[in-house]
Amino acid sequence: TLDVITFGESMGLFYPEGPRGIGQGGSMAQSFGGAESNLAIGLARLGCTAGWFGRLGRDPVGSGILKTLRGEGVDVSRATQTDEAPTGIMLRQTVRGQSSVYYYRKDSAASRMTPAHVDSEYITQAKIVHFTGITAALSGSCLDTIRHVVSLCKEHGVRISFDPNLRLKLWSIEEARPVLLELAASCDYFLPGYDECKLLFETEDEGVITEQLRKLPGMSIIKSFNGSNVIVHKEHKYSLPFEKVDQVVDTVGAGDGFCAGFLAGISKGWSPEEALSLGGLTGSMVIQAPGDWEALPTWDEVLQRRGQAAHVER
Ligand code: KDG
Repeated sequence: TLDVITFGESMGLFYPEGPRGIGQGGSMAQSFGGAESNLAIGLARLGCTAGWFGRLGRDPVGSGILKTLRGEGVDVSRATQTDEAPTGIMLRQTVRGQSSVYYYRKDSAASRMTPAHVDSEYITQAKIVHFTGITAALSGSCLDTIRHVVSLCKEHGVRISFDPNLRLKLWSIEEARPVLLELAASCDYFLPGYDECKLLFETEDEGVITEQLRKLPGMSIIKSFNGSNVIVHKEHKYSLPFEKVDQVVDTVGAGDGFCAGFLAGISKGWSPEEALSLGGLTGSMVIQAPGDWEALPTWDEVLQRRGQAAHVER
């Protein structure tokens, strides 16, 4: 059995190496991104067993992604490469402190995933299955795939974790809202950011948002609820202030890092409150260095940060 299985789209990521923006000459650095594979790497580094699957093109970008995931200890035995379409790409630039992403992922290999690409025996042996709203936005067949996975998990008693990861470059809030609310109502762990809650529930009112979250059957774990991370489950509400961070370098991937820490805690059998504290710590560590997943901490680094292990410099 695996602790967590996740699936979705991973893409090649290219960004200017120096201060110049895209299209202004100079060289690009390469990496990759994808909310679900970021999470799988985070879990593996924390000592959990994690699987990621999705469709990639049979191209060097796709092969490079698989190779890195394998090296990180993520099980990619159900990931596939296809000649049908290429691996998606994204470009990112940070100009005057503001970062922007440009997607080249329409009709990508990942967007052509269908329920037939899901190995049900594989899925149902996991403790937790995690997916995001990004996959729901990619195509009708990707959304069908999520719904298929949800029914498999329900049938076999596998816990479901869902991060809405609203990406307004992929769909409008009007298109996204009913789908994300449907998925929020079908999961055990709903992991939105507070800003996403405002858009989903069409209100800035904290009391109304909390009321809406209380109505959900599962537990909500909200990132960045006015300076804290918060759990809302029926009448229970628990909030934990953010970890102190010396310097924020790059906030991309913080949400995935948070989810990785939270789900790692849950997989280790901790209480949701303890898992929340690990999520807060891992999320805060991601933003102190560049990259979507590169700064995700290992379990040893977590212990060092908590003062439970010594750092030997040399
Ligand atoms: O959560 C970070 C992700 O946004 C990034 O790695 C890429 O999945 C991604 C996306 O669709 O933007």
